[in-house]
Amino acid sequence: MQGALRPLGRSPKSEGMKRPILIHPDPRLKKVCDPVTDLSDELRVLADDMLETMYDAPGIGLAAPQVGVMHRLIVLDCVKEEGEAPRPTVMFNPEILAVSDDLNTYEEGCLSIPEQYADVTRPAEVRVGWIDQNGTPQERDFDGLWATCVQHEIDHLNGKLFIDYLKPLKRQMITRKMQKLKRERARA
Ligand code: K1U
Ligand code: ZN
Repeated sequence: MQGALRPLGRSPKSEGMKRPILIHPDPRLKKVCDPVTDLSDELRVLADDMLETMYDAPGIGLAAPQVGVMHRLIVLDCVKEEGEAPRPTVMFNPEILAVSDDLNTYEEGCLSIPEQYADVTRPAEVRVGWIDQNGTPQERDFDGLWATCVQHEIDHLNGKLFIDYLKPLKRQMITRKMQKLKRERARA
């Protein structure tokens, strides 16, 4: 074998280890998460693990409560183009500082609600502030899929799921499907 050895189960895009993703309904997905006050090594490892988990799923974002950790941490990488360099982004305490009047509708999915998709309308552009992995404050404007995804992930930190934007009947239908999926997975 030639070249550097990479432990099995790790993606070339991150150094972390995969964690199990909680499936809706779960009380932890309905809670408001706590701010990060100390950027500990444990939280840096969690960020790497979340990136690994997201790339493996595959997904374009992941929030800490989806892996059962109730802190305000999200990861995302919305690079879609084949051959374009990945842009793993880690945000501690992300905050939406401004939103556009323009709206955008996107058919959203969620790794905690597998194989269910629905249109959600949100501000087309958002300004977000956060603390990065080095503890440095950052501020940036997002549009397109990045804007949709960062809003979806920040919603997770506030106990909100994309199905909470849907009509009650549709939401109930999806929740029942997920209850069935969880029963089947528990039996397997
Ligand atoms: O938070 C999550 O559950 C992740 C979710 C993020 C998201 C998707 C779509 C709109 C807004 C936010 C996902 O990544 S679902 C999977 C997905 O959308 C996808 C997977 C592979 C390639 C491209 C997209
Ligand atoms: Zn989600």
